[in-house]
Amino acid sequence: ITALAALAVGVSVLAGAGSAQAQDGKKFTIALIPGLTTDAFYITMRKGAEAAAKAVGAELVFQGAPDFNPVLQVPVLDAVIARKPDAILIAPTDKTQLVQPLKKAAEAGIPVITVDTFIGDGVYQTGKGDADFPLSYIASDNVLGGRMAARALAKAVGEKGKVYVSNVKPGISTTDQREQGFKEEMKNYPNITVLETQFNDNDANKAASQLQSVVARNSDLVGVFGANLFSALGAANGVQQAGQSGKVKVVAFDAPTSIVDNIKNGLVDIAIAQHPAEIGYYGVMSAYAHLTGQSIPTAIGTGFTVMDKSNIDNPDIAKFVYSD
Ligand code: T6T
Repeated sequence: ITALAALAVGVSVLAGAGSAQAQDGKKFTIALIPGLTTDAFYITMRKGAEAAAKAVGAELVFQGAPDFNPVLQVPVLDAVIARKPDAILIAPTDKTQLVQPLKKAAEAGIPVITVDTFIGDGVYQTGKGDADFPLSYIASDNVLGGRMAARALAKAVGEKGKVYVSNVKPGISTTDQREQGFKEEMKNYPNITVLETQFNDNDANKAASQLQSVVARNSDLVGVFGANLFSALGAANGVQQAGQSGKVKVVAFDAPTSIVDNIKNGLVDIAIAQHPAEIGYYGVMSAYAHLTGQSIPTAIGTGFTVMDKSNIDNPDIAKFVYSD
């Protein structure tokens, strides 16, 4: 019995020494609310968040809606607020519609950090407007990403011809900014015409049929920019279904395995991979830093990896392919 007791004490001492949180007995619970649960981008973000949570001895709660839709996300947020986590990380699905619901979290004393997408203008802690209350915004530079997509597409089409943006819907900070950056950059290519944006509601099938309709109206279409995972996947499928492979170039934002397959088979020219695991990791680390009395940056910019046929087999590049 004595030996067993000693063993038990030894185990608890070891566990106590293992992490900072255990020393003062507080295990932080950090909630991560994605734009939607069934998206390789957010699945990969969750992995990075889990890694950080493990490192600091926090518990990560991952709770989200099945579609990218504020009407579905707000009840999830309300349920998370009711659980009183120590901090909330969220990818708000609309710049304005999530402001009031998130304010409820802040008013309940729960620190809010937005990951991937932002509310308001994404500039926080400035005293300006009613959406500056989140502590930090951790994400890709989406305007820059849109510019990178434009340059890649311009090159792929020989700097001339008609192209368009396949996008989700207006009001989402990330995809709005990608389109903005893309259009700004395309002004440097006077022989490229950017046609009207097609909005697909994050439905790849809709994006595919829109591609076919655009080709039907513009037989001289030469390129498309898919501004997120489902837009890009749908656009690529549409190019194939319309028998336009090789003729209509595709630049994809995001890098799930399906897009990588399309790079290998030549349907997609370039994919701009975000670093969602990095977003999740720094999201949790920022929350933890705040909860333990450290100050945190009001914005953290994460990286991109540009993938094409020439580098996709390189392990340093392939490690940024999203987890399904
Ligand atoms: O592109 C990502 C994300 O950055 C965007 O906010 C929404 O769509 C994705 O999740 C990809 O589906």
